[in-house]
Parts: sequence; C-alpha cells; structure tokens
Amino acid sequence: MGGGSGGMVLGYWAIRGLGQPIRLLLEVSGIEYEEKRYALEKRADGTWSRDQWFDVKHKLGLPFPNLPYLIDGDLHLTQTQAILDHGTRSTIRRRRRDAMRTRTDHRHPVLSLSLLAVADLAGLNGSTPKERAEIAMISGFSGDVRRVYTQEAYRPSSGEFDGPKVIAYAKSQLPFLEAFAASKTDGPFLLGKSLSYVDVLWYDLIDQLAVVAGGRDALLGTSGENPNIRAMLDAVHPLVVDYVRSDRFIDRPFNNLSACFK
Ligand SMILES: N[C@@H](CCC(=O)N[C@@H](CS)C(=O)NCC(=O)O)C(=O)O
Repeated sequence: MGGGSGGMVLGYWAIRGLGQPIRLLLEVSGIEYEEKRYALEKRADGTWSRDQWFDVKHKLGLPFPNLPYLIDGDLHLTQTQAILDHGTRSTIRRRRRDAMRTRTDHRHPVLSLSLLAVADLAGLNGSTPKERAEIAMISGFSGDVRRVYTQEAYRPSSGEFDGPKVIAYAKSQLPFLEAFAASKTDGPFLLGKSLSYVDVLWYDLIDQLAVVAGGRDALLGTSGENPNIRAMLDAVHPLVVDYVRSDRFIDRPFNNLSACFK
C-alpha cells in the first residue's frame, strides 16, 4: 500500500483534512495507491504560499481541478464524495479478488479478518439501494458536523479557535448518530453488520473531535453513554491500527498550517 506503482494516485495536502477518510478507506481495503502530498510554505512576509499545489493544479488532466484528487488510470477524479464512492466500487472489485489471500494475510489480526470478510460480502458502500441511501445520509451528516469544526478551525488568523463551541455542537448531533447505530442491531458498524466507508469517515472525525474535547470520554461521555458509537470505533480500530502505527499515517496536522487550530 501507499507507494505502489501502477495503482491509484491520491493527491492532497499533507494534513488529515478531507483526505484522511479516503486514505483510511484505501488502507482498510488493501488497495495499492501512491500519495502526492502538497505542503503550504510560509513566505517571508508571514503569508502562506500554495505554490506546491498551484504549480501543478492545471497540469494533471483534472476536469475540475481541486484537492483531494484521485487518479485511477484514465479516470481523473476530484470532489471528495465522488472519490469515496469510486473507492468503494474499486474496493468491491479488488477485495473480491484478494479475498482468499486476505484470509492468510499476516498483516491483519484474526479479528479484522472476520470483520473484513463480512464487509467483503457487501462492499463498503452498501449492498441495497436503502443501505446506499442511508450511507449517503450519514456521509452528508458527517459533513455538517465537520463544517462547523473546520469553519471554526480556519477562522481568520486573528481569531481564536473556539473548541467548546465545536464540541457543544458535536455533542448536540452525536445522539442522532448513536440512535441510528442503535437501530441497527445486527453488528457494530453504523449500518449494522457491514463495514461501510461512513464508519472510517466518522472514526477519523471523532478522533479529531476527541482531541478538541480533551479526550474521547470528554466527547462521548462516561458511564455507558454512546455505546453504539463506541462499538463502531472499537470495530474499526483493528482494521486501521497497522496504518495508524505506520510512518505513512498523518497524526497532525488535522487542518492546514494556515488554520488557527491545526
Ligand atoms: N467540494 C470539494 C471541496 C474541496 C476543497 O475545499 N479543497 C480544499 C482543501 S480541503 C483545497 O485546498 N482545494 C484546492 C484548490 O482549491 O485549489 C470536495 O468535497 O472535495
């Protein structure tokens, strides 16, 4: 993974941002991909240069140039949702092929093998129109929460990051996620028994919000609160732990260097 040749190329800033759920999806799926990471550079006058990206932005054959982008053969994609959707479809294709190999793959602990096997049956974008609609809804919902967080993180440099405001909003929204997950009683993932890309999307978002809150318990509460969200996080963790511990994983910055919360 990450650095393979002839596979996909994922381009994004050298931050978590919108790229991280895509990275997690590719990693969980065992898809070969190469990364192009672009960095902001501070100019002498204190402003930030985006030249690493702007120098190539219109030279990559992207019909709607932006970051993140994913180049998969002759498919040149931007727009995060389109990339996630494509990643899940590629996942189905490639993971079916890899299913037998994965069973004896020493990189994955036994627990994740069974979870991956379950996920493999459905793919990571649902197996029915209803599941796909619910996944799209949960993805959009994560965007609502992420937007409040990132708008606050990217306030003008004179502004202060208002973490408590972000956490208050997240806490007002998490009960909806908890109730939805609770309604799916056949497994630990947000859709129940099948892993889908919204699990890794929320895994990353909750990981960042927990840092803002001062710890996972400060965000999710103690004494048995949010048991279904916790079950999802616990089920995703073994699938991503090798990547999280690898030197390819971006822990910080969460947001770009120009943000007031990084
Ligand atoms: N709607 C786009 C928004 C992408 C976007 O806002 N990208 C930001 C980073 S998160 C960027 O710096 N894009 C590069 C550019 O505008 O040239 C998506 O969902 O992918």
